[in-house]
Amino acid sequence: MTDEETRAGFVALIGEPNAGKSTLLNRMVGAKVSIVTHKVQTTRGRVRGIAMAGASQLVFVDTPGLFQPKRRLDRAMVAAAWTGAADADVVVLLIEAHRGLTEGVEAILTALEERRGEGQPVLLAINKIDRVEAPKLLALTERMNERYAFDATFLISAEKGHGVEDLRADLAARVPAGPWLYPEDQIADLPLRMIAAEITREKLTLRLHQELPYQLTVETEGWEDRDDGSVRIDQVIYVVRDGHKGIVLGKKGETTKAVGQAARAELEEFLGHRVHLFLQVRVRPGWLEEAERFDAMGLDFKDGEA
Ligand SMILES: Nc1nc2c(ncn2[C@@H]2O[C@H](COP(=O)(O)OP(=O)(O)O)[C@@H](O)[C@H]2O)c(=O)[nH]1
Ligand SMILES: [Mg+2]
Repeated sequence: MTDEETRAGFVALIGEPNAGKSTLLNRMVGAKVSIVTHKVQTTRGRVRGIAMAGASQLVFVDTPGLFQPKRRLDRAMVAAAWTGAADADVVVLLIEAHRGLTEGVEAILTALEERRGEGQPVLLAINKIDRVEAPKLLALTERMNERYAFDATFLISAEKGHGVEDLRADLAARVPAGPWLYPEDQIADLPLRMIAAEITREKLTLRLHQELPYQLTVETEGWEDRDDGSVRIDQVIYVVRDGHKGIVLGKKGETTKAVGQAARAELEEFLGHRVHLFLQVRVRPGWLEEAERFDAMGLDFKDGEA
């Protein structure tokens, strides 16, 4: 295939937290490259997943949700999301069918009016259509298009897969002609260490209650490929208080053990070989204000300034 026949471009997925951006990215890629939980603000940095659609290569940029940020970390997350949108060839705004045009969506549209690049297509994807009746979808489609000049609207269920192929085909035609940006078989451009840390953070987020997941971060400190084909991965879970350490460890360390087992199983599937995973919990009261921690998440520390 020559460069004249191929197309490639960046597609930014934006929307409120929990809209289903990471779920859509994973479905497009056909593998789990971005972590998904039912809790808001699961995605922190920008995650790139690569999908092929015929002769087009689509580089999806999953972004942290757009919301009213309060903490430094939150501000850096929102900034990362807007940067992802600004750099993209096509922007896809995801909204939830059952929630409709919320205040949060309204705020995103207002910001988008200012930030939209010259000639940059913006598509609307109404997600979670499995949760509502058809007539409601029609009304919401009309209402959204009255509010904003979308280039196209898609009704999808990222989880069930409805409408996703239509969206993929449309994106494939919209990205500019040109050579592919990544090897054909690459599915993500996040370093393996970061993917490994994210998998553990997902298991922690699913297991821990309330606010705790928002106050911890996971980093891969060691990665050693062994002669027998297995890999030893050492990770640190940073928490802000002694009390949190106790909760993360659980009684006799059973919580960390369960998290480690779940993460290891997923890592083995992802990497295709045996994994020895070692988790350590470290109390670091100030990690939410440390530039190094932001770097590890792929976020810009300065973007978090108030
Ligand atoms: N019912 C339904 N749930 C969905 C759909 N897509 C995503 N979800 C769920 O919505 C929640 C948030 O999804 P996620 O992809 O993490 O959202 P993000 O914050 O926008 O990245 C998860 O619990 C998903 O399983 C869908 O099409 N239908
Ligand atoms: Mg997400």
